[in-house]
Amino acid sequence: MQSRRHFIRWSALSLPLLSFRKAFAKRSAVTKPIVVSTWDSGLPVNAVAWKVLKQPNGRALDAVEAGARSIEDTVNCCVGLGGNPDRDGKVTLDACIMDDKFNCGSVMALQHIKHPISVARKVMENTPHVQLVGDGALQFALESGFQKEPDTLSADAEKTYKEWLKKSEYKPIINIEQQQSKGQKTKGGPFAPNFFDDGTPNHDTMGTIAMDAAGNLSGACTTSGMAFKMHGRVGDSPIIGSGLYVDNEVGAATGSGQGEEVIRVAGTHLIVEMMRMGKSPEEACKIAVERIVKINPTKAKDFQVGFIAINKQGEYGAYSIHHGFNYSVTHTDDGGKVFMAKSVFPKK
Ligand code: SD4
Repeated sequence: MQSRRHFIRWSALSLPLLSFRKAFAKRSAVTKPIVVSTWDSGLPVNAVAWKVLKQPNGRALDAVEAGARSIEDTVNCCVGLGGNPDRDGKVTLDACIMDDKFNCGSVMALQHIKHPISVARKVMENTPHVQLVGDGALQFALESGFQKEPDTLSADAEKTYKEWLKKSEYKPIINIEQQQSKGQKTKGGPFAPNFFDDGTPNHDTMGTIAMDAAGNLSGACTTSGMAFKMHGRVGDSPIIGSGLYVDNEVGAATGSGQGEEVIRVAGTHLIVEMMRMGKSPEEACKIAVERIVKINPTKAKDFQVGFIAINKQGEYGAYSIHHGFNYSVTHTDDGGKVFMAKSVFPKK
């Protein structure tokens, strides 16, 4: 009797202890803080975000915004005002941001503003809306204190645009490695084989997702959109659930590539839902990519889409249609690493 009571008392005491141990073991396995960005050009973006994440109480939301701003600042780059124009020669920018509480903000077809990601954050924080577009977005930005920048193309964009004007062919191709011209010089990092003939990268989007030390997720996505698009065209990047999605209970996803195809499957929302059902980040990205390919396998041979995702354990993964989509991961002080995503169509 004595020993039975003893056993019951011990079991009652040890059960919570065991579950505490189990929870603790699980918690200690979480990789955080962590930041993941599209492309190898995401490495310096991650470095900026990492500085925020390393601070005591550094928030993922501030980290992804700071990262996005840093690439929007670069001159002659594929994101921000230095990016390629639309077919009328105008640079129109799209961006969105999402925090750990389903708050989100977005601007679309915004001209003259250097930091569309910060305007998107202001839409999120200072308006009852989620999306502002075109002139309305510009008006809001100016009212919020952003400076109006002149309507000039960066030197690289001007060169690329003039070259494009020679044929004016509306055939968007983003980052398909086998279409790289032979003998082109690569610049930009260990996996940067994808360039226009003049050497500028043929992708224009920076998606960044992060988890901070408190375990909260956020994401940002900023782009000049597809080069030489129709004026007014908006892709996936500023659309919540397409170019970016965050659910703090599950994970976050973003991507790059042919926006129209991503919108069709609500790509990043699909990925987060797949992770909710237990798929790893890579498996979830693969499912979204395969769904896009399944819709039109022949057409998919001609365009690229790549997704990245992280979950609440700090696990990360990616998948793309074509070989050539790479991504940057930073979760220590080592400067981060670039990985090549697996793809449906292998390297040729
Ligand atoms: C868009 N998704 O506007 C963007 C383009 C992109 O690298 O990702 N380019 O459709």
